[in-house]
Amino acid sequence: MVTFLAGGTGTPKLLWGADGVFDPGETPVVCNTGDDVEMGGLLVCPDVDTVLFSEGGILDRETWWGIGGDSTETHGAIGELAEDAGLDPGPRYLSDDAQTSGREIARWRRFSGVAEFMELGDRDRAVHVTRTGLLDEGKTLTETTATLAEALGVDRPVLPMSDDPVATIVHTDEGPMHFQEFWVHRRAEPSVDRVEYRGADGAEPTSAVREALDAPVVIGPSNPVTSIGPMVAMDAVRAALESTPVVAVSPFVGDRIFSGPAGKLLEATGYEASTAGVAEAYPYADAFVLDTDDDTELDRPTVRTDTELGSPADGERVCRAVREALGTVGAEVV
Ligand code: FO1
Ligand code: CA
Repeated sequence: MVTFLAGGTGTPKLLWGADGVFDPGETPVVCNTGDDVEMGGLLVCPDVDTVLFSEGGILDRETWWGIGGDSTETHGAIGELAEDAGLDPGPRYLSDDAQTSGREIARWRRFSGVAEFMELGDRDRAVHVTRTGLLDEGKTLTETTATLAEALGVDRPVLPMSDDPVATIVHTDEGPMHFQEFWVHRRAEPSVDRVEYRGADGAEPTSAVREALDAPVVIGPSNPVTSIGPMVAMDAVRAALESTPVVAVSPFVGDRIFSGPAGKLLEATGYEASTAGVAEAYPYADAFVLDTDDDTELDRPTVRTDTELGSPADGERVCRAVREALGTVGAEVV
């Protein structure tokens, strides 16, 4: 068994093509839930869903979120109503003074459905309705995700990092905001002071995640701050990574990033925006896979290949390098 840690783009791209190298049934993926939002009463889990949709063959591979060819009738109608009613089109947090301290944490990811600031496709929304319905019936997020995975024909175990709510809050010069507000609504423009994983202190990885982290771990080319940060903010996850072989794939080529806001967020959290910064952020990683054009010298074993990911052939090539890197740290995978 080998366990992958995934955010929303880099690692799902790596896994697209992994099946020729790693048996999917024996290759669970632990998904970040720090990006999750509740919008209009529906729980949206972008990173879990990108993995589910990718593995289920329905992902929109232009954007790497949502369902390919989806319509947006409901989203459009919500926007029209809000405009006709003269309602503020920005993200609207739901406050609830009656919440207990446990629910207080979740409040930071709760938005009104008025002026839906993320585009939820119609078929995508059906997934959120089903997920939220199952949660309301008392199922855990882990159970709910397994049910959705089965419906979508996904062979790989897809494991949310925790059943407890954690929210990535970006503290900017314009105040604190949820990661989705920073990323989708503000296009990552505000300058960042620090990043907080709200709820992580009281959150625990699930038993399925603990078990998966007994195996060698692969950290894909995900955002160290917003994808992996929320996971290792839970002490039990960090401890697990310190006691198992870990291979990380750099999301950079030297100081050039393939995509996303990782550079800005790494710098705000005290690291260089580069492969060297990623290596410093991952002290528990025992070996790295770097791009052939990346001449960073690391203090740990390194395997080089073309790390550009955009096709199953790319994923397979990088997975072969990952398997080789696992071998350099004594974690041979057959
Ligand atoms: N990203 C956008 O840039 N704009 C959107 O409107 C948007 C909607 C959306 C809806 C569902 C979903 O699962 C993901 C969505 N994303 C959207 C992607 C998401 O914001 C991030 O890319 C991930 O959270 C980062 O991993
Ligand atoms: Ca280690």
